[in-house]
Amino acid sequence: MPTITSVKGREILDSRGNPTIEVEVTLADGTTARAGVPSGASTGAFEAVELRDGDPHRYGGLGVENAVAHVNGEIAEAVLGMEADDQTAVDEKMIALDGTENKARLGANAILGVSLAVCRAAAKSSGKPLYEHIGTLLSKKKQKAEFVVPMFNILNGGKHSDSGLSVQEFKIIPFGIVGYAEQLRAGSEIFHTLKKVLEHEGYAVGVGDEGGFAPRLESHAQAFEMIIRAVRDAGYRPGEDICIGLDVAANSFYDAAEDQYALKPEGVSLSRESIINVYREWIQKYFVVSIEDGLHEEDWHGWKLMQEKLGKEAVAWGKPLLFIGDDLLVTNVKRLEKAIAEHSCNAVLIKPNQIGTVTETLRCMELAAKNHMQRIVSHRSGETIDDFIADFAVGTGAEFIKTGSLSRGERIAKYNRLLAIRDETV
Ligand code: 2PG
Ligand code: MG
Repeated sequence: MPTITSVKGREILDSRGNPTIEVEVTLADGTTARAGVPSGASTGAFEAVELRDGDPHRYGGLGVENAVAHVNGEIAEAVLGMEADDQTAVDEKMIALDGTENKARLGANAILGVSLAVCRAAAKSSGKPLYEHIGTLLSKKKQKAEFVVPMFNILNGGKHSDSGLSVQEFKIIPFGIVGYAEQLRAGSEIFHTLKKVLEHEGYAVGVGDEGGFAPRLESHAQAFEMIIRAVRDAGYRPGEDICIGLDVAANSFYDAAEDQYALKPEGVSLSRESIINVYREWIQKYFVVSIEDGLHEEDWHGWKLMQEKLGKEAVAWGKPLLFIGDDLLVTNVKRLEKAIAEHSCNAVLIKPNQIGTVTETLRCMELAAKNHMQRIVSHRSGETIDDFIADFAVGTGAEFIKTGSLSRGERIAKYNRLLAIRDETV
């Protein structure tokens, strides 16, 4: 395999118009590959550090010139001459060079940009599609033949819009529809039908950060009702063709001083037990089959309790209800080990930039698979048109992918890439 001959980072903009990093890697055989790094808004406290300049005179402090300088300086120097297909060696070299627990010195954004670009360059140079190359990086060959199932976030709340809804994401999951292209079509048709439903009721149809609608509704119940109406009007059966998944992102409305969840727009303050009861009602009434970050990231005991109390509820799709740890786990093997030991959840959200290298992301996925946990590969709310995660989801045999709604180019890029992969793999 050819060696790495050049690493070049630059500051570009993400889908929110904020700075992020793009890295271009060149190999000795002339192969070049590029990768863009995403950025979250509802970030977990235990994520690897996204290095920002903090200079108020540039991009309101969000510039990434220092991280780019690390890519072009120390990191480039360290990885030049290394074999591009030895992803583990390249990633471990960068981890050691950084020397901190959470990549705070060089920046997880700097390190991930190089890690992704090296991975893509190695695939290109070997002549393999990226998803296939990623498959070779797994320590055990993936077992499953099934294609990844998308979760479409068609209504945005929380930190992703000004809709006023505490819950960040209302996702439709086309679990009863066979074939990725048909699932994508269902998502698109329901999304456009939801637009009509909202217009008909006099609500705004502008979209939030992830391309879902962001109407100012009066309650979460109303959001569910609109979505279910859209599912039916589009000709699909809620609970059979389509179920609903939530990313509650509970950190964002948890009041630590009061130990309460301040649910808006209802304007109620709920204890952990009361919010679990609210989830029970939503599961029973609205075909909810998956709850991400239903409680805040430090409430390990609560997570266990939530599973005990709700675990038997979801009968709609004939599978166990998914309790997905995102901010709880932050794609971090140590936190995942704790969750496994404590039975905190049965599914893990996978975001490469939460941990900062391809290798560590793969290790987290492998540990989850070994423990029979469902894996949902995920975008960030701030994205680029980079479609790496589509290949990553297929290459690793992930059960699900969530990459936003059926609008906004940076979301659609991933869904479209999956169509191409699907064509190549059947
Ligand atoms: C999430 C993500 C992606 P963010 O919470 O799951 O949807 O949001 O990137 O803002 O953390
Ligand atoms: Mg989340």
